[in-house]
Amino acid sequence: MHSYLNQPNGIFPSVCSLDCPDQCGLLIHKKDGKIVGINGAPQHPVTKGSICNKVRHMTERIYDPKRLQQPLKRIGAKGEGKFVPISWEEAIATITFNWKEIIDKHGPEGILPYSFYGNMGRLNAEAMDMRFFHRLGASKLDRTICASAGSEGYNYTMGSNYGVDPEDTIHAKLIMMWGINAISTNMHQVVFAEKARKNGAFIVVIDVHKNQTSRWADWFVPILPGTDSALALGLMHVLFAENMEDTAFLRQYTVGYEELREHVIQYDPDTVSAITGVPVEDIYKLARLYGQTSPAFIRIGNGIQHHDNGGMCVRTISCLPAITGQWLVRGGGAIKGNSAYLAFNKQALQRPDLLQNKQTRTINMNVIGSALLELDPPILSMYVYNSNPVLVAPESNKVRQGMAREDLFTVVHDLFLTETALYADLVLPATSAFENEDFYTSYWHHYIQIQQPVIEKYGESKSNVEVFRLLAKGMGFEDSVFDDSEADMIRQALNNPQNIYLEGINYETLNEKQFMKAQIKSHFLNNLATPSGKIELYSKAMDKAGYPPLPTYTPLVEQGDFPFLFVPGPNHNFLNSTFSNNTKQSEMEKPLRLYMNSSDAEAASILDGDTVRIWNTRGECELVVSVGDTVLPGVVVTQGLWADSPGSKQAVNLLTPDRIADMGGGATFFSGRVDVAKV
Ligand SMILES: Nc1nc2c(c(=O)[nH]1)N[C@H]1C(S)=C(S)[C@@H](COP(=O)(O)OP(=O)(O)OC[C@H]3O[C@@H](n4cnc5c(=O)[nH]c(N)nc54)[C@H](O)[C@@H]3O)O[C@H]1N2
Ligand SMILES: Nc1nc2c(c(=O)[nH]1)N[C@H]1C(S)=C(S)[C@@H](COP(=O)(O)OP(=O)(O)OC[C@H]3O[C@@H](n4cnc5c(=O)[nH]c(N)nc54)[C@H](O)[C@@H]3O)O[C@H]1N2
Ligand code: SF4
Ligand SMILES: [Mo]
Repeated sequence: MHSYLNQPNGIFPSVCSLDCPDQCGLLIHKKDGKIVGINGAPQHPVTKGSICNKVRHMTERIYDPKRLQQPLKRIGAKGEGKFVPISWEEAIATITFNWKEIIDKHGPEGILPYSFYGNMGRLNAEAMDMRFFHRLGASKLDRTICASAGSEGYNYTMGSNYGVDPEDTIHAKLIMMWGINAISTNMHQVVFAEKARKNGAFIVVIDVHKNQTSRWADWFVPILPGTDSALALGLMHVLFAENMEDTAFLRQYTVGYEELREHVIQYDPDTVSAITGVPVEDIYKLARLYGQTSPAFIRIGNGIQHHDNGGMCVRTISCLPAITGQWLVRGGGAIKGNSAYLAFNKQALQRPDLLQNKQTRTINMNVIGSALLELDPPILSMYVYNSNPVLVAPESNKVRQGMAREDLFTVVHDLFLTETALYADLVLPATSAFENEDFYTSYWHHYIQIQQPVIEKYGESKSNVEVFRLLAKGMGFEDSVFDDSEADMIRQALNNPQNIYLEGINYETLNEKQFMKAQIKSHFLNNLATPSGKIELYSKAMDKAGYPPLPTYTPLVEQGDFPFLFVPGPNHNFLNSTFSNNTKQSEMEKPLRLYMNSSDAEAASILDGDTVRIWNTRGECELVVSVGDTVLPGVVVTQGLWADSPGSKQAVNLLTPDRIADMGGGATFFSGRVDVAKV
């Protein structure tokens, strides 16, 4: 490893570790051994020197006085927040003592890891931890909270996570941002779109909220939540009815296009308009724009995936570029996710073989509340890292209740005493990514990057990799995989003969170059991973799995008679709940608002600026209302995962359903219903 630790002053390359598609290359400015500034790496072909505000102010988070420096042991009630410092030796000994006892009496499935992508570094996200929990035989976590419904849907159509190169989208003449708040969540896609716009591209945003991305569009198409597959089917109806399809492409690269053409006759613009709230003439206009503009690019966001029908919705939208042959046009096509280009050797990194064919149960992270409260045999210990389930998981009253169980032994490893950590028996201090060696593979652009430690570890904090090495020792695991260094693991991961695009990328070249682009030797269409090897407009696999084999609109689940659909998405200055506890970023962010249509507000005698109660059977929140035309009637929207603070009830996941989406075990954050009244 070459590290920058011995150079107290200077400017050093790094990578943004946050769960963000842009995965920026960074330059870290160091003075007297401390970070004094962070900006974008000018030489990174996607970052090009520009990064978001939240990471420009990351220094405040790294040195936030609230940051944890030592392991802590709980001395008060769960949730109360009373802790005393202990040594790492005591912490590791306490954990392994408890786990050995659980394993002896109940078996290893009593232990559940709970993690997500608080750190996207491949080693600190899912490597040594996976080896450890495989070896332990713990219950497995199905990590479904983000994009899994859409990924499964996309893969039914396209086989795997291949889309187009975002750098090519500067050539597009039509850009559709579909269910993505890109100005906040994918800023460099906006930079590329701006470049395309200078060359005449027209930008359409399809969203349930007139947010800053919608306002930036040339044309904003408001739509009712959960109805996008109907809109996509309506577009297909017009494309076929007006002969705008690319028959040659359909014949060569797809299966089932004749079936699809027949099938979409039922989705005429009148029918679709009644479902989606999009006017008939706009459906024709959008279809003709899409059918007659080339290159036409669709950026498929996460907004449409967090619904009961999210999988089918993405499956449906991802059929559109095939109908017009746009996958072969440079700058056209679509991006849902691009992780397949940089697929590394997951087996080598995570070592599922250490399970030795033991069958362990799998628990969907979206139902963690019910799992903690109801599973039999019960979860007896939870180890949380890279995640803050009390704020980010749905039905948080259940999550809190579950975590308050006296017989649950909980360990939380984080940089801060998060809302989740308040329920822990032991809290372990985590390093920031700038203190570690790691490598990164974006799920949007095509660059793989390496990160070397820039600053010393903060206090007594340790990285996820280090903690799992210690836990392995403490458990008495003698397998040599637990002695691997970070460099060893990166070498193992990069050795992936299955992925031709990684050829020539190894630890040495990566260290020398800092970032390298996937070596795209042939178009992904030549190598599709669907059962037929073609784009599957008709999918036998879906039929077999009990889904309609052709793209289909299914309505959201109706639950109770609450009048409003509630869409609580992320905000601009936080990353999920990260930064919600940092002064700088919370000050940059607008206070949390509930956006409501004027007609709904008037009917309920609610005025702009009123404080309202928002409730359903799961819980309640209180927010200030913003009345206007930014949402359609019947829809209310908020942005940001804030913690409750004294006197405010604003943790929005108190209201969200833990129902599971149609595919991939996905989350349904945006398919819940609520009532709203003035307090
Ligand atoms: N600043 C910032 N950036 C982030 C994050 C963050 O929290 N803050 N989070 C990161 C993560 S983990 C992710 S997964 C991504 C998420 O980022 P995006 O992919 O942008 O997804 P969301 O912001 O969840 O939703 C996108 C848009 O979908 C809209 N929407 C909701 N339901 C529907 C619907 O049914 N139809 C349509 N057409 N639109 C709908 C919402 O109003 C929202 O504007 O961003 C990443 N980047
Ligand atoms: N209502 C609603 N809920 C949502 C969403 C939504 O749009 N609406 N979005 C969902 C989505 S898409 C996602 S991806 C999830 C995200 O949910 P999470 O992945 O839980 O995201 P964060 O809230 O950012 O929490 C990450 C935590 O990891 C910690 N961390 C960072 N680096 C490290 C490290 O190196 N080691 C350790 N041990 N800890 C570290 C951070 O300090 C932070 O507390 O939230 C979901 N929840
Ligand atoms: S959060 Fe996203 S946009 Fe901001 S620096 Fe990180 S990767 Fe870049
Ligand atoms: Mo996410």
